[in-house]
Amino acid sequence: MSLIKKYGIYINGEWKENTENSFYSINPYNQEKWAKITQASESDVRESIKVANTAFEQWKNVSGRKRAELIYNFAKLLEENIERLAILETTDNGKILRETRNQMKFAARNYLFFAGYADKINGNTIPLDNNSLFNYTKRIPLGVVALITSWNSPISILTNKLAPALASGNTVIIKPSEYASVTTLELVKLIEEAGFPKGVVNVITGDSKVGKWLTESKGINKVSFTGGTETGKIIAKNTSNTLTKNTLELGGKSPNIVFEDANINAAVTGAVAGIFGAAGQTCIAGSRLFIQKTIYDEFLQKLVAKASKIKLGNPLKKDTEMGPIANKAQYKKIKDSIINAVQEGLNMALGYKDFENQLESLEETGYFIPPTIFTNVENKSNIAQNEIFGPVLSVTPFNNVSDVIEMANNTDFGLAAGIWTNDLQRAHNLADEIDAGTIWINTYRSTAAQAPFGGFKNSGYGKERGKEALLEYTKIKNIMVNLSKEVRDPFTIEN
Ligand code: TXE
Repeated sequence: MSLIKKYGIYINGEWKENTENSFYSINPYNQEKWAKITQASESDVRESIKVANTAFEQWKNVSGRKRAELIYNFAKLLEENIERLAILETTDNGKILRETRNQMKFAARNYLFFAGYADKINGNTIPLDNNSLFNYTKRIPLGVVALITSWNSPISILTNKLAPALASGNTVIIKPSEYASVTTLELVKLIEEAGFPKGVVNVITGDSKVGKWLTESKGINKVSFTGGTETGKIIAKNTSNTLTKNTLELGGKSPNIVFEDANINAAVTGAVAGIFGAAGQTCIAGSRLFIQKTIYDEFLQKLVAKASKIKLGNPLKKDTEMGPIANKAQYKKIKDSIINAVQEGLNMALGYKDFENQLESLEETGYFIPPTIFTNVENKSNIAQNEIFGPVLSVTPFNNVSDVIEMANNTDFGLAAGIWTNDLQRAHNLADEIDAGTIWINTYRSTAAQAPFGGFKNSGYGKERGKEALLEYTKIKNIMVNLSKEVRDPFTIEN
């Protein structure tokens, strides 16, 4: 009997497997095919849109209190399944278990946060010039929302979208990445167990074609997407015909800036965690490290010493600090970026120069790339400008504040930035000057359910998490009532 797990698509509370048209999920640690996923067809996509629209007609009338209860039930089930889901996610994308476990905990926390909002979504009463006109607004759900996610943090990314979408009364169609679909499919089993009505949450799996069919269709009121910048731009184009709203959470090339007065040990830890956590496969990776010249050599020495001790290995093992790259395509992309940087003559302080030979010496079989550090990198170089989405850091010295602001902002991206200093004025002034959606001061990669997240420029638009996320999944209706019995000319402006 095959040990490979098999998954169908999930529409209207029914599982539909297609054994003819399916693909495998590969464990990036041992390259084993470990799960078989259904490739949805165009008619499956159409069916999911029809079902989600039908379900919305009932779901939109369900009270906020009831929605809150269902999301709460689900959050509790998720809490009970943290370990199981974390192991599945680590098997699917190679991220170390400690991190996937934390992400599951954080996801459960986020569902609880939005459960608390589900019965507190209100409009306003707005006083007008004319007292006999009563004006109020209602904040109502959008309808059917398509949630398209990537492979690097499937549940965490999905939660940023699904929790506010459900709290505010939308129905959803989820399209996870073809590289890591399993945890999303397991998650909907918990959605069902929590008691959500059929058709409120649907999942269709498959490659980019499925995403394309979904985003080009009528009957979708919003697309919320996390993935590469180029795909984000295609989605913006493909949804323009139907004027569908988008939230786009895209790539980054975030600066992490260390001043001479910073707590050096804390900043070294922040710099290492910022780029080598999740093997650098996070949109918020602090991939450009700027160090003030006066401490450059000392800092670099400590940084390289710490990064060189990172233990690569089986992501399911307790003492592993960095797992393999999540999939072959990404592995190749990172490897090529490193080889190109070496060929361009960049100075490598840590990493593989002779990639192929040194890779063979690794005991592990997975798609491993060790922590890689390039020093004295010019900010305009390819390695500092292009998102690599891997454990590759470029380090650049700077002289003063204006110097570093210029370089930090000189990028197409605007997702996040880190500032390490003990000078309060400088920290706040710099936070104002840097053009990015998230600024961390004396910390990096910290997240909270309450804090809005989302980028500027080529990092996308729209906010996830926090109260602001609810605004993304609702629309405002204005209602004006004449309270007077008198016949009035609507065009009269009264002072
Ligand atoms: O992402 P894609 P990929 C970056 C990273 C990486 C690059 C490509 O640099 O190397 O993107 O990664 C679906 N219409 N990030 O190929 O292609 C696709 O099926 C609708 C940054 O994995 O953007 C998947 O479900 N959907 C990032 C999802 O979009 C489409 C996270 C993401 O796939 C589609 C991951 C289309 N035309 C990668 N084409 C971040 N911001 O964190 C693809 N998809």
